[in-house]
Amino acid sequence: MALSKRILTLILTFLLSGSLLAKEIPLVANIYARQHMTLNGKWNYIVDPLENGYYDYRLQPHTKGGFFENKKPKSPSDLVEYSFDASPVMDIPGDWNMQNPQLFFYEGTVWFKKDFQFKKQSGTKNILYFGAVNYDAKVYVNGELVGAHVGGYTPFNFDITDVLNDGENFVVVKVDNKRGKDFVPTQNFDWWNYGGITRDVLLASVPDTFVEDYTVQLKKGSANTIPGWIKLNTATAAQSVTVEIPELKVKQTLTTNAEGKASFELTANPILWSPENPKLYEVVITAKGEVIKDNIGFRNIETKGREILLNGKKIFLRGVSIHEEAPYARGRAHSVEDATTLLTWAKQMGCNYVRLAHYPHSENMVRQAEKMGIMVWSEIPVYWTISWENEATYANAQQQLHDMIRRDKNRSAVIIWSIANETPHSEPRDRFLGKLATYARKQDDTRLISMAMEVTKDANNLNRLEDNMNTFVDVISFNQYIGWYRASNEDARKMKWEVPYNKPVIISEFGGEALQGLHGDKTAKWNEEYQEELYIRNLEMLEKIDGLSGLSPWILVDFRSPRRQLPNIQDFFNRKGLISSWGIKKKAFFVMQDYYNKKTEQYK
Ligand code: GCB
Repeated sequence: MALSKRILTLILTFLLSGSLLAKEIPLVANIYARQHMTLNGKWNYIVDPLENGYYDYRLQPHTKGGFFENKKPKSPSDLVEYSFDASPVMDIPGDWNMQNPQLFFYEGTVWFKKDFQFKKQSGTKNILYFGAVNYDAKVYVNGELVGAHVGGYTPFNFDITDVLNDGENFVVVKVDNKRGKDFVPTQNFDWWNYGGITRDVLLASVPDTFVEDYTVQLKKGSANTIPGWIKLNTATAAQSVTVEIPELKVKQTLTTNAEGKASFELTANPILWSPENPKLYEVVITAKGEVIKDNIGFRNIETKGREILLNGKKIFLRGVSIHEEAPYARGRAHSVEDATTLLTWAKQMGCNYVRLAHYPHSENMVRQAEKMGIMVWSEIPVYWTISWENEATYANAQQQLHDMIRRDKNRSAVIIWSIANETPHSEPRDRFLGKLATYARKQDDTRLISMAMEVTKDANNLNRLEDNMNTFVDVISFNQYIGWYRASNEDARKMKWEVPYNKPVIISEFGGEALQGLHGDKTAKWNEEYQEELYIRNLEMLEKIDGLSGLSPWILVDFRSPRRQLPNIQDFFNRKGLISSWGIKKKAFFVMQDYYNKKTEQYK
């Protein structure tokens, strides 16, 4: 009896653990270019702090009677203690913190439900896609679990063909944003833990055999060879697929191999993508019953000694760090409009580059940056004190890295994959990050790899960078806060820097806080004048670093963080923005603008 109960529990665990569910399928490339309907809009929601809709009164997961059933009483004598239909609605995509004042600080479970009509078609597969759900998602269609996902900033999808009805359907998502020591990010981080379904939800229809993924990028070191591959979702051999770039007048018809994959190498002379001319070409991939169009740029990014070269030319990364916060303090950003506003501000400052901190931002952001001619550093949330020795934590980090690269590998704007931020040195950390860096390079050897490191201070105002990870990265990047957390603005003049590696250097963060509109003495913290002085002194100091190839000051806009508690100044905002949370530029913004204008001239 005891044994059969254990077996039953094992089967149940198996069924409930998302990664083992057959409906979870590899991420479908460029889902927006497939035939789809949107499931964005109003979703009913139920706040469930005790996870009552998931566990029974013995704290065992419900097999029957959970909220995922979306039950409705059939007669007045039926007992059903919840009702999605009678519950309030919120906008999806959107975080719950900004849509219900009672949920501002809430971290826990919220259930969401959406009804939709669907007309089934034979010979097609139906893919339910989520751009991102923070943090832990369990997804049910018509009462059946179709899969689960952890990690708040990467997309995932399920093949829901056999649970869809012809006619009325509903999807229920259990979202849990509780923080955890072994999660990625860990318990402690300096941004708002916005909960919810924070990016687009789509239902796409593709042929039974469809193009699951493809890559089309310029060959490293070449200006006219465009290699790539197209991969079907099944190991279907001898299927004909084509790749075409009409404007370049190149087209190849290929035949898939036994793995359902076809590789190609096109020869063409594209105008190379650059911030000055962000040229994108329409690329058309055709397979049986499918035409997929993408806009792709071609460029080369590499390093030589202490220089970064874009298309063979030395560049300076005139950057700024950005959190995925909607302008004007509207919560988690997700739309093209949000991306355009943020990136326009960066451009006004003179940027040709942004550091998208500290997790993969929405696809809208990356695609918009690409259109606007802005290079991108893209990062996974391996931040501060990760559980370095926990294998599940590593697997989670690697999965997020995998999914970030898989989604954006055809985006020429992305030039750097970052694997971590400000991680404390130790042997387990080196092993963890070493493995991650090696994995990143195996996934994509055309881009640069980096991570935001920290400096070690030495006697006599010497700041020395020492990090065992130096051999794994292409670019040495580090955060430093002279004038804010350490030393005074005046002290910046005395600082000496030593980066003993023959690689380009990026200062991935520097800065200090100021409340926009607060004016006064330049030696008093929180004034705009203090922040302005900090930027002046820091720029003078950083200019002296050998191999300095870019900057991404912290940060473009003030952002919400529960760590920032000073009343009347911070009020739960990190005020290091060069622009206030209400969209007004601070004095330091113009210091950066002047500096970048000079850099533009210098690197013409
Ligand atoms: C850092 C972190 C960043 C913080 C920032 C700060 O070094 O990388 O996430 O928000 O400092 O303001 O302290």
